[in-house]
Amino acid sequence: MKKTLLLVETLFVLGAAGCGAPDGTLPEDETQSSLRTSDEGLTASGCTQLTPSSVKASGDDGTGSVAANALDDQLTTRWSSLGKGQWLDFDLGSTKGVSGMSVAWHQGNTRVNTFTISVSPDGITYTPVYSGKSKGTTTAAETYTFTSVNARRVRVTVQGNTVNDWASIAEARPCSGATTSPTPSGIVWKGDFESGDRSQWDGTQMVSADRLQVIPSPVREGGYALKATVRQGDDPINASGNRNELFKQTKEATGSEYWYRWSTRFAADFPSVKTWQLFTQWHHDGCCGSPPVEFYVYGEEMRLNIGGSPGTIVWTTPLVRNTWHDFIFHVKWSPNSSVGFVELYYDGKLVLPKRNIATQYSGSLNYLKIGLYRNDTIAPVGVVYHDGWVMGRTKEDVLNANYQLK
Ligand SMILES: [Ca+2]
Repeated sequence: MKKTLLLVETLFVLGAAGCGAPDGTLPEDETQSSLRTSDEGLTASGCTQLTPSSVKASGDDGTGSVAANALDDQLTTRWSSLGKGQWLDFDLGSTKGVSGMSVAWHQGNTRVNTFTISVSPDGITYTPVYSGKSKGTTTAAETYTFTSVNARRVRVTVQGNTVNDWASIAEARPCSGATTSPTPSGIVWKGDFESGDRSQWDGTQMVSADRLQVIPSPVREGGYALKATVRQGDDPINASGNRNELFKQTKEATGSEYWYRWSTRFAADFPSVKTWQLFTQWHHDGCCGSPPVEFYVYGEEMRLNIGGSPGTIVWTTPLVRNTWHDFIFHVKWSPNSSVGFVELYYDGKLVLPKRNIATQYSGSLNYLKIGLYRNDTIAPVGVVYHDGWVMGRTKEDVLNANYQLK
Protein backbone atom coordinates (compact mmCIF):
# COMPACT_ATOMS: atom_id res chain seq x y z
CA MET A 1 0.00 0.00 0.00
CA LYS A 2 2.68 2.43 1.04
CA LYS A 3 4.82 1.43 -1.94
CA THR A 4 1.94 2.03 -4.30
CA LEU A 5 1.35 5.45 -2.81
CA LEU A 6 4.98 6.44 -3.22
CA LEU A 7 5.01 5.21 -6.79
CA VAL A 8 1.91 7.20 -7.59
CA GLU A 9 3.34 10.25 -5.89
CA THR A 10 6.46 10.01 -8.10
CA LEU A 11 4.35 9.67 -11.20
CA PHE A 12 2.26 12.69 -10.29
CA VAL A 13 5.30 14.84 -9.67
CA LEU A 14 6.92 13.78 -12.92
CA GLY A 15 3.65 14.31 -14.75
CA ALA A 16 3.28 17.79 -13.34
CA ALA A 17 6.87 18.69 -14.23
CA GLY A 18 6.41 17.34 -17.75
CA CYS A 19 3.38 19.55 -18.30
CA GLY A 20 5.21 22.57 -17.02
CA ALA A 21 2.72 22.99 -14.19
CA PRO A 22 3.73 25.84 -11.86
CA ASP A 23 3.55 23.68 -8.78
CA GLY A 24 3.67 19.92 -8.51
CA THR A 25 0.39 18.43 -7.36
CA LEU A 26 0.86 15.83 -4.67
CA PRO A 27 -1.55 13.04 -3.92
CA GLU A 28 -4.09 13.53 -1.16
CA ASP A 29 -2.38 13.40 2.23
CA GLU A 30 -2.91 9.96 3.77
CA THR A 31 -1.25 10.76 7.08
CA GLN A 32 -3.53 13.58 8.04
CA SER A 33 -6.66 11.66 7.15
CA SER A 34 -5.70 8.71 9.34
CA LEU A 35 -5.46 11.13 12.26
CA ARG A 36 -9.03 12.15 11.75
CA THR A 37 -10.71 8.83 12.34
CA SER A 38 -14.19 8.80 13.68
CA ASP A 39 -16.84 6.21 14.34
CA GLU A 40 -19.75 8.43 13.53
CA GLY A 41 -21.69 7.65 10.39
CA LEU A 42 -23.25 10.11 8.04
CA THR A 43 -26.10 12.07 9.57
CA ALA A 44 -28.26 14.12 7.32
CA SER A 45 -30.03 17.06 8.91
CA GLY A 46 -33.32 18.52 7.73
CA CYS A 47 -33.61 15.97 4.96
CA THR A 48 -34.43 12.23 4.86
CA GLN A 49 -31.57 10.12 3.55
CA LEU A 50 -32.20 8.07 0.43
CA THR A 51 -30.41 4.77 -0.12
CA PRO A 52 -28.62 4.74 -3.46
CA SER A 53 -28.25 1.40 -5.22
CA SER A 54 -24.78 2.28 -6.50
CA VAL A 55 -22.28 5.07 -6.95
CA LYS A 56 -19.70 5.80 -9.61
CA ALA A 57 -17.11 8.53 -10.10
CA SER A 58 -15.15 10.32 -12.78
CA GLY A 59 -12.01 8.70 -11.39
CA ASP A 60 -10.17 7.91 -8.16
CA ASP A 61 -6.69 8.23 -6.76
CA GLY A 62 -5.52 4.80 -7.94
CA THR A 63 -4.70 3.73 -4.40
CA GLY A 64 -8.07 2.60 -3.16
CA SER A 65 -10.03 5.80 -2.55
CA VAL A 66 -12.84 4.62 -4.81
CA ALA A 67 -16.40 5.88 -5.22
CA ALA A 68 -17.89 3.08 -3.09
CA ASN A 69 -16.02 4.50 -0.07
CA ALA A 70 -18.49 7.38 -0.04
CA LEU A 71 -21.32 4.87 0.43
CA ASP A 72 -19.90 2.53 3.10
CA ASP A 73 -21.13 4.37 6.22
CA GLN A 74 -17.60 5.02 7.38
CA LEU A 75 -16.11 8.48 7.67
CA THR A 76 -12.62 6.94 7.79
CA THR A 77 -12.75 5.91 4.14
CA ARG A 78 -13.21 8.29 1.28
CA TRP A 79 -13.44 8.82 -2.43
CA SER A 80 -10.65 11.01 -3.84
CA SER A 81 -9.93 12.14 -7.36
CA LEU A 82 -7.65 14.89 -8.52
CA GLY A 83 -8.68 17.88 -10.55
CA LYS A 84 -11.41 20.48 -10.83
CA GLY A 85 -14.58 19.01 -12.28
CA GLN A 86 -14.23 15.53 -10.72
CA TRP A 87 -17.62 14.06 -9.85
CA LEU A 88 -19.34 11.47 -7.71
CA ASP A 89 -22.64 10.13 -9.07
CA PHE A 90 -25.32 8.22 -7.13
CA ASP A 91 -27.89 5.95 -8.74
CA LEU A 92 -31.15 5.88 -6.76
CA GLY A 93 -32.28 2.70 -8.55
CA SER A 94 -35.51 4.35 -9.68
CA THR A 95 -36.88 7.86 -10.07
CA LYS A 96 -37.36 9.54 -6.70
CA GLY A 97 -38.10 12.99 -5.33
CA VAL A 98 -34.79 14.56 -4.34
CA SER A 99 -34.48 17.80 -2.42
CA GLY A 100 -31.01 17.73 -0.95
CA MET A 101 -27.63 16.13 -0.60
CA SER A 102 -25.67 15.44 2.58
CA VAL A 103 -21.91 15.48 2.21
CA ALA A 104 -19.22 14.71 4.79
CA TRP A 105 -16.13 16.26 3.23
CA HIS A 106 -12.71 14.72 3.77
CA GLN A 107 -10.85 17.17 6.04
CA GLY A 108 -13.97 19.31 5.84
CA ASN A 109 -12.89 21.25 8.93
CA THR A 110 -9.88 22.75 7.15
CA ARG A 111 -11.02 23.10 3.54
CA VAL A 112 -13.77 25.03 1.84
CA ASN A 113 -14.90 23.02 -1.19
CA THR A 114 -16.57 24.63 -4.20
CA PHE A 115 -19.12 22.34 -5.79
CA THR A 116 -22.29 21.88 -7.82
CA ILE A 117 -25.07 19.34 -7.35
CA SER A 118 -26.92 18.23 -10.47
CA VAL A 119 -29.64 15.69 -11.16
CA SER A 120 -30.49 13.46 -14.09
CA PRO A 121 -33.42 11.29 -15.19
CA ASP A 122 -31.21 9.01 -17.28
CA GLY A 123 -27.50 9.45 -16.51
CA ILE A 124 -27.08 11.42 -19.73
CA THR A 125 -28.67 14.82 -19.26
CA TYR A 126 -27.85 16.65 -16.02
CA THR A 127 -29.48 19.79 -14.62
CA PRO A 128 -27.70 21.80 -11.91
CA VAL A 129 -29.86 22.29 -8.83
CA TYR A 130 -27.39 23.69 -6.32
CA SER A 131 -24.06 25.53 -6.41
CA GLY A 132 -22.14 26.53 -3.35
CA LYS A 133 -19.29 26.06 -0.95
CA SER A 134 -18.84 23.85 2.08
CA LYS A 135 -18.49 25.62 5.41
CA GLY A 136 -14.91 24.47 5.97
CA THR A 137 -15.52 24.12 9.69
CA THR A 138 -16.59 20.48 10.17
CA THR A 139 -15.86 16.90 9.14
CA ALA A 140 -19.50 16.03 9.92
CA ALA A 141 -22.07 15.93 7.14
CA GLU A 142 -23.47 19.19 5.80
CA THR A 143 -26.83 19.07 4.07
CA TYR A 144 -27.49 21.22 1.02
CA THR A 145 -31.14 21.55 0.07
CA PHE A 146 -32.91 22.65 -3.09
CA THR A 147 -36.39 22.66 -4.59
CA SER A 148 -37.62 19.06 -4.81
CA VAL A 149 -37.08 17.47 -8.19
CA ASN A 150 -37.72 13.97 -9.56
CA ALA A 151 -34.46 12.28 -10.53
CA ARG A 152 -32.82 8.89 -10.96
CA ARG A 153 -29.23 10.09 -10.49
CA VAL A 154 -27.67 12.77 -8.28
CA ARG A 155 -24.17 14.03 -8.95
CA VAL A 156 -21.82 16.23 -6.96
CA THR A 157 -19.12 17.90 -9.05
CA VAL A 158 -16.20 19.43 -7.16
CA GLN A 159 -14.28 22.46 -8.40
CA GLY A 160 -11.37 22.15 -5.97
CA ASN A 161 -11.02 23.41 -2.44
CA THR A 162 -9.09 26.13 -0.64
CA VAL A 163 -6.11 23.79 -0.03
CA ASN A 164 -5.78 21.84 -3.28
CA ASP A 165 -7.64 20.53 -6.32
CA TRP A 166 -8.50 17.13 -4.85
CA ALA A 167 -12.15 16.17 -4.77
CA SER A 168 -12.38 14.15 -1.54
CA ILE A 169 -15.62 13.01 0.06
CA ALA A 170 -15.86 10.69 3.08
CA GLU A 171 -19.59 9.99 2.79
CA ALA A 172 -22.50 11.42 0.82
CA ARG A 173 -26.21 10.69 0.33
CA PRO A 174 -28.95 12.28 -1.71
CA CYS A 175 -31.96 13.02 0.44
CA SER A 176 -35.62 13.90 0.15
CA GLY A 177 -37.79 16.29 2.09
CA ALA A 178 -39.79 14.91 5.00
CA THR A 179 -42.88 16.28 3.28
CA THR A 180 -43.78 16.64 -0.39
CA SER A 181 -43.54 20.41 -0.12
CA PRO A 182 -42.07 21.67 -3.39
CA THR A 183 -40.17 24.46 -1.67
CA PRO A 184 -38.36 23.41 1.49
CA SER A 185 -38.13 26.58 3.49
CA GLY A 186 -35.12 28.12 5.02
CA ILE A 187 -32.84 31.06 5.14
CA VAL A 188 -30.00 30.54 2.70
CA TRP A 189 -27.86 33.44 3.79
CA LYS A 190 -27.91 36.62 5.87
CA GLY A 191 -25.88 39.73 5.15
CA ASP A 192 -27.53 42.01 7.72
CA PHE A 193 -24.21 43.30 9.18
CA GLU A 194 -25.20 42.06 12.63
CA SER A 195 -21.75 40.51 12.92
CA GLY A 196 -20.62 44.14 13.31
CA ASP A 197 -18.33 43.81 10.30
CA ARG A 198 -18.32 42.79 6.63
CA SER A 199 -17.58 39.11 7.34
CA GLN A 200 -20.99 37.82 6.22
CA TRP A 201 -19.99 38.87 2.71
CA ASP A 202 -17.34 37.24 0.55
CA GLY A 203 -15.28 40.28 -0.29
CA THR A 204 -14.95 43.91 -1.28
CA GLN A 205 -13.98 46.08 -4.18
CA MET A 206 -13.03 49.30 -2.41
CA VAL A 207 -10.21 51.82 -2.45
CA SER A 208 -10.02 51.95 1.35
CA ALA A 209 -11.90 50.65 4.40
CA ASP A 210 -13.55 54.01 5.11
CA ARG A 211 -15.57 53.63 1.90
CA LEU A 212 -17.50 50.57 3.14
CA GLN A 213 -18.09 51.10 6.84
CA VAL A 214 -20.28 49.00 9.12
CA ILE A 215 -21.96 51.58 11.32
CA PRO A 216 -24.42 51.70 14.25
CA SER A 217 -26.48 54.57 12.80
CA PRO A 218 -28.52 54.92 10.74
CA VAL A 219 -29.73 51.32 10.73
CA ARG A 220 -32.94 49.84 9.35
CA GLU A 221 -32.77 46.74 11.53
CA GLY A 222 -30.70 45.31 14.35
CA GLY A 223 -27.61 47.16 15.49
CA TYR A 224 -25.54 47.65 12.33
CA ALA A 225 -25.82 48.73 8.71
CA LEU A 226 -23.42 49.43 5.85
CA LYS A 227 -22.43 52.94 4.78
CA ALA A 228 -21.05 53.00 1.23
CA THR A 229 -19.27 56.14 0.06
CA VAL A 230 -17.95 56.87 -3.43
CA ARG A 231 -15.72 59.80 -4.29
CA GLN A 232 -14.83 60.72 -7.84
CA GLY A 233 -11.83 58.67 -8.95
CA ASP A 234 -12.53 55.67 -6.67
CA ASP A 235 -11.59 52.81 -8.97
CA PRO A 236 -10.41 49.79 -6.95
CA ILE A 237 -10.43 47.30 -9.84
CA ASN A 238 -9.18 49.46 -12.70
CA ALA A 239 -12.45 49.18 -14.58
CA SER A 240 -15.04 51.57 -15.97
CA GLY A 241 -16.87 53.80 -13.53
CA ASN A 242 -16.22 54.59 -9.89
CA ARG A 243 -17.21 52.18 -7.15
CA ASN A 244 -16.93 50.76 -3.70
CA GLU A 245 -18.83 47.49 -3.50
CA LEU A 246 -19.32 44.45 -1.33
CA PHE A 247 -19.95 41.10 -3.03
CA LYS A 248 -21.45 37.73 -2.16
CA GLN A 249 -20.88 34.69 -4.37
CA THR A 250 -24.53 33.73 -4.42
CA LYS A 251 -24.04 31.73 -7.66
CA GLU A 252 -27.72 30.88 -7.92
CA ALA A 253 -28.14 27.68 -9.94
CA THR A 254 -30.04 27.88 -13.20
CA GLY A 255 -33.66 27.01 -12.45
CA SER A 256 -33.39 27.99 -8.78
CA GLU A 257 -35.85 30.39 -7.19
CA TYR A 258 -35.13 32.69 -4.26
CA TRP A 259 -36.51 35.60 -2.26
CA TYR A 260 -34.27 38.49 -1.19
CA ARG A 261 -35.04 41.18 1.35
CA TRP A 262 -33.01 44.27 2.10
CA SER A 263 -33.27 48.00 2.81
CA THR A 264 -31.46 50.90 1.18
CA ARG A 265 -31.26 54.56 2.13
CA PHE A 266 -29.86 57.38 0.03
CA ALA A 267 -28.15 60.22 1.88
CA ALA A 268 -29.88 63.62 1.94
CA ASP A 269 -27.23 64.96 -0.46
CA PHE A 270 -27.17 61.93 -2.77
CA PRO A 271 -26.17 63.32 -6.19
CA SER A 272 -28.88 64.23 -8.69
CA VAL A 273 -27.33 63.50 -12.06
CA LYS A 274 -28.69 62.30 -15.37
CA THR A 275 -26.57 59.17 -15.45
CA TRP A 276 -26.37 55.77 -13.76
CA GLN A 277 -25.66 55.12 -10.10
CA LEU A 278 -26.01 51.39 -9.28
CA PHE A 279 -26.72 50.38 -5.69
CA THR A 280 -27.57 46.67 -6.06
CA GLN A 281 -26.69 44.32 -8.88
CA TRP A 282 -26.50 40.66 -9.73
CA HIS A 283 -23.44 40.43 -11.92
CA HIS A 284 -22.69 37.54 -14.27
CA ASP A 285 -19.47 35.62 -13.67
CA GLY A 286 -18.30 36.29 -17.21
CA CYS A 287 -15.95 39.18 -17.82
CA CYS A 288 -17.77 41.66 -19.95
CA GLY A 289 -20.86 43.69 -20.51
CA SER A 290 -23.62 45.01 -18.28
CA PRO A 291 -24.93 42.78 -15.49
CA PRO A 292 -28.27 41.00 -15.97
CA VAL A 293 -29.96 42.54 -12.90
CA GLU A 294 -29.38 46.19 -11.96
CA PHE A 295 -31.07 48.39 -9.37
CA TYR A 296 -29.91 51.94 -9.98
CA VAL A 297 -30.69 55.62 -9.69
CA TYR A 298 -30.91 57.79 -12.78
CA GLY A 299 -31.59 61.46 -12.20
CA GLU A 300 -34.48 61.58 -9.75
CA GLU A 301 -35.68 58.07 -10.55
CA MET A 302 -34.94 54.62 -9.13
CA ARG A 303 -35.01 51.85 -11.72
CA LEU A 304 -34.74 48.08 -12.11
CA ASN A 305 -33.19 46.95 -15.38
CA ILE A 306 -33.06 43.30 -16.41
CA GLY A 307 -30.97 41.83 -19.20
CA GLY A 308 -27.94 44.09 -19.36
CA SER A 309 -27.55 46.65 -22.11
CA PRO A 310 -29.97 47.66 -23.43
CA GLY A 311 -32.09 45.24 -21.41
CA THR A 312 -35.57 46.12 -20.16
CA ILE A 313 -36.45 48.65 -17.47
CA VAL A 314 -39.15 46.72 -15.63
CA TRP A 315 -39.80 49.15 -12.78
CA THR A 316 -39.24 52.81 -11.87
CA THR A 317 -40.20 54.99 -8.95
CA PRO A 318 -39.29 58.55 -7.89
CA LEU A 319 -36.14 58.70 -5.76
CA VAL A 320 -36.85 59.70 -2.16
CA ARG A 321 -33.71 60.51 -0.14
CA ASN A 322 -32.95 60.39 3.56
CA THR A 323 -35.33 57.55 4.46
CA TRP A 324 -35.10 53.76 4.38
CA HIS A 325 -36.69 51.89 1.49
CA ASP A 326 -37.56 48.21 1.84
CA PHE A 327 -37.16 45.76 -1.01
CA ILE A 328 -38.46 42.21 -1.33
CA PHE A 329 -37.27 40.73 -4.60
CA HIS A 330 -38.38 37.32 -5.88
CA VAL A 331 -36.42 35.81 -8.75
CA LYS A 332 -36.37 32.61 -10.74
CA TRP A 333 -32.92 32.38 -12.23
CA SER A 334 -32.84 31.29 -15.84
CA PRO A 335 -31.44 32.42 -19.20
CA ASN A 336 -34.78 31.32 -20.69
CA SER A 337 -37.22 34.25 -20.86
CA SER A 338 -40.23 31.98 -20.51
CA VAL A 339 -38.82 30.30 -17.38
CA GLY A 340 -37.06 33.11 -15.49
CA PHE A 341 -39.04 35.79 -13.71
CA VAL A 342 -38.81 38.74 -11.34
CA GLU A 343 -41.32 40.07 -8.83
CA LEU A 344 -40.77 43.11 -6.61
CA TYR A 345 -42.27 44.54 -3.44
CA TYR A 346 -41.15 48.07 -2.54
CA ASP A 347 -41.92 49.73 0.77
CA GLY A 348 -44.44 47.01 1.56
CA LYS A 349 -46.35 47.11 -1.71
CA LEU A 350 -46.27 44.77 -4.70
CA VAL A 351 -44.97 47.14 -7.39
CA LEU A 352 -43.89 44.62 -10.01
CA PRO A 353 -46.11 41.55 -10.34
CA LYS A 354 -44.33 38.39 -11.44
CA ARG A 355 -42.94 39.02 -14.91
CA ASN A 356 -41.24 36.41 -17.07
CA ILE A 357 -37.83 37.51 -18.30
CA ALA A 358 -34.33 36.05 -18.68
CA THR A 359 -32.44 36.68 -15.43
CA GLN A 360 -29.15 34.99 -16.32
CA TYR A 361 -26.91 34.97 -19.35
CA SER A 362 -26.58 31.56 -20.93
CA GLY A 363 -23.65 29.66 -19.44
CA SER A 364 -23.09 32.20 -16.64
CA LEU A 365 -24.04 32.20 -12.98
CA ASN A 366 -24.59 35.45 -11.09
CA TYR A 367 -23.25 36.93 -7.90
CA LEU A 368 -24.54 39.75 -5.76
CA LYS A 369 -22.89 43.17 -5.43
CA ILE A 370 -24.09 46.06 -3.31
CA GLY A 371 -22.68 49.43 -2.33
CA LEU A 372 -22.41 52.15 -4.94
CA TYR A 373 -21.11 51.94 -8.50
CA ARG A 374 -21.57 54.98 -10.73
CA ASN A 375 -20.51 56.81 -13.84
CA ASP A 376 -17.03 58.30 -13.34
CA THR A 377 -18.23 61.70 -14.61
CA ILE A 378 -20.07 62.30 -11.32
CA ALA A 379 -18.19 64.79 -9.11
CA PRO A 380 -20.15 65.08 -5.82
CA VAL A 381 -19.58 62.50 -3.09
CA GLY A 382 -22.26 59.79 -3.04
CA VAL A 383 -23.40 58.06 0.14
CA VAL A 384 -25.84 55.16 0.33
CA TYR A 385 -26.74 52.87 3.24
CA HIS A 386 -27.67 49.19 3.04
CA ASP A 387 -29.08 46.91 5.73
CA GLY A 388 -30.87 43.68 6.50
CA TRP A 389 -29.83 41.55 3.52
CA VAL A 390 -31.39 38.12 3.68
CA MET A 391 -31.83 35.40 1.05
CA GLY A 392 -34.45 32.69 1.51
CA ARG A 393 -36.48 30.09 -0.29
CA THR A 394 -39.92 31.53 0.43
CA LYS A 395 -41.45 34.91 1.14
CA GLU A 396 -42.20 33.71 4.67
CA ASP A 397 -38.51 32.90 5.14
CA VAL A 398 -37.41 36.45 4.44
CA LEU A 399 -40.36 38.02 6.28
CA ASN A 400 -39.66 35.96 9.40
CA ALA A 401 -35.89 36.20 9.25
CA ASN A 402 -35.52 37.81 12.65
CA TYR A 403 -35.60 41.14 10.90
CA GLN A 404 -35.63 43.51 13.85
CA LEU A 405 -36.89 46.81 12.54
CA LYS A 406 -35.86 49.98 14.33
CA1 LIG B 1 -28.50 45.29 10.38
